[in-house]
Amino acid sequence: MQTIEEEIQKIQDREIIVGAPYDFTEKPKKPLRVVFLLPYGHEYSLLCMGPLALYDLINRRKDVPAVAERAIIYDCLTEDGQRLRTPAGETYRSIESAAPVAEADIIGVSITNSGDLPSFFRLLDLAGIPRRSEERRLGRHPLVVGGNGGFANPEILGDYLDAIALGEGEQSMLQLIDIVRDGLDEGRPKDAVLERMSQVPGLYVPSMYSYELRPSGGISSVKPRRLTVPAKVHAQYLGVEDLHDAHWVAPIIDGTCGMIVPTLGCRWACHFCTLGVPSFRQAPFDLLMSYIDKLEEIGASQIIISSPTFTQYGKRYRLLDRLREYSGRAANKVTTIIGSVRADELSARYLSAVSELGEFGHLFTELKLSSTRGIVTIAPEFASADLVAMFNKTMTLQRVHKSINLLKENEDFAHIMLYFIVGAPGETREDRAAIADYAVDIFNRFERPDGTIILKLQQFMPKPNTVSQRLPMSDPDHTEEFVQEIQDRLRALVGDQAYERNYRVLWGESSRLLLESVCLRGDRRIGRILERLYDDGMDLTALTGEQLRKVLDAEDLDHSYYLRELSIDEVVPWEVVDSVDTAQEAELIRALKERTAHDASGRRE
Ligand code: B12
Ligand code: SF4
Repeated sequence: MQTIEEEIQKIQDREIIVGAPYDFTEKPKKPLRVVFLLPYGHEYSLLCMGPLALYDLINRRKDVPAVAERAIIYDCLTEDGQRLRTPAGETYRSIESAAPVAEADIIGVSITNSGDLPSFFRLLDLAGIPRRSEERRLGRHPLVVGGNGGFANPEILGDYLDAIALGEGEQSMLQLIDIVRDGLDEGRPKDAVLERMSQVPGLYVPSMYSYELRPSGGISSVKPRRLTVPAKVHAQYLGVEDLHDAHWVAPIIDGTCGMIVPTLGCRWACHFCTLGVPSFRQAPFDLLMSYIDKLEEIGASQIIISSPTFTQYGKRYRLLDRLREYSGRAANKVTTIIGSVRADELSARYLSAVSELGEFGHLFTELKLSSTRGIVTIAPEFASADLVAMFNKTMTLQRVHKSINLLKENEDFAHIMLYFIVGAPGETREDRAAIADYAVDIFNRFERPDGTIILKLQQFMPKPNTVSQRLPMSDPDHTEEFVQEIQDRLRALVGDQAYERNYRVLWGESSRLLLESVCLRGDRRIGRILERLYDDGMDLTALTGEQLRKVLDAEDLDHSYYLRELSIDEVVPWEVVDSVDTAQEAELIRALKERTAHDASGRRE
């Protein structure tokens, strides 16, 4: 088996820094060590643009008194229950330095989805760092800071993390580094350092707040422990001028695959979507162009365009033209992968610009399935028109039909992926049947006998800090039944042969969703439960509803408490960071209840 060092050697041999090499010679003396822990193998770690943007920022800025490193899940690590172990005798180290990760001054943990929060324990154990904030002494142990969407409810790991960066970390992370630097230089106690951090916009410091727990789950009140600590902390979304270049273009590539982020946020704001929360911003065009020039020099064979919806990028045609030129000139095949577009923003011009790229694909399919080309994604989310409108989704059936007509005329597109949400509040059997009907209707309109309709079903999850945050969610165990209903209906409508040939229904994440169901809504007790599950060696990737209910039961907690609707005046565990307009929340709750009441009395058309 190879050693970590051998594996890192191979990583270093294939990695290319897109841009000038890092130069640390003019850094302030004795810079702090910041290590970003990424819960992925090497290939996926390079897609983690958030932590990589901060890594690059810290390393490029001469005035920042720190250097940044990355530690990942190396292939040579072995599993021992839930724990990860390094090969015998080796310490867990970063790609950049042989010094143990545990000796870093600051550890940054990036978690994308709250269902993956248990990976925090794996990573800290692997590095040999005490898990709880109160067990770590400043100067002796690293300060541990979290960031990314997995911490939308930052309370779950509130006992474990010293600070959590909300929103974009470019400014808050640099301020945090300065505060740690000063704290260490002046020998300040950790508590004083954390107090200063709590005053930085966008940084939430859990230990600075006291809260009263409700016996059944959740909290009844929360308040800052000191007058100097703010009562509310808002996520930071920065202006284009304040975002570092590496926020838009991946700073390190493995020699084959580059990544660009042409837009941030979304022009729309669907009530269930976290991507609609940040303000809409567009990448500087020249920056993207010069990055693509560099990729061409390097000879990268894959380019990922990662936008919430690329059709909103104003200069998309010029960008696609540039990629087409690149692809045309390249000796070997160049594939462009477009993360996401909004179907009703499609136009004939866009479709032909994409098909002229030659090789193009879709991020999800590229990463999760064998490569399916010529695919376009449409996210109606709901088949019932009134649900589409209630959730502020603007994609009407008429608009979708218009896009299908466009797709029909372009031979290069053979597959349509339809995203639907299942298990939304008030959803009925008829609403689910309508999803199958919708898929068949799209197939018939598409008129492509060899085409495929991929139904990607996702469970409705009320994400903190969206207008949906207080809505009830269905038990992920039941979602399996909902999916089955849709599959059965589809099969019945088209017959076995056509079903196998032309349709695919994608679903299968109930363990992650079970974890997410309590992590979205829970308080710090859930963090302790996650820790216990981890310590007991339970395979959380295969967690069942029964197992979850058993562990909650042992703490006198009930799963249904987390799944229910939260009343509008209820204090949510993420109260300090909550910035949703209550009137909008109340209106959505009211509209959905009215719909359910109409259904119950059979009056709805
Ligand atoms: C690339 C990508 C991935 C990559 C890399 C993920 C990563 N960690 O960056 C991979 C393929 C690994 C991935 C996986 C998944 N993803 Co993904 N992914 C994306 C995508 C397309 C782009 C993210 C991005 O690069 N943004 C640009 C960067 C620059 O911004 P950023 O990541 O927000 O980073 C900033 C801040 O968050 C913060 N920050 C981030 N990390 C840290 C760390 C520290 C220490 C600090 C201080 C700050 C900080 O500062 C950064 C700089 O400002 C988004 C959709 C989109 N278009 O935005 C979905 C998205 C983030 N993914 C999503 C999901 C659901 C998943 C999966 C669960 C999918 C699945 N079913 O398996 C998995 C997660 C698996 C897991 N183990 O948790 C959802 C997240 C919603 C949520 N919160 O649950 C999104 C929003 C897509 C969506 N529409 O639903 N994903
Ligand atoms: S669901 Fe799509 S259109 Fe709606 S806010 Fe999210 S990214 Fe934008």
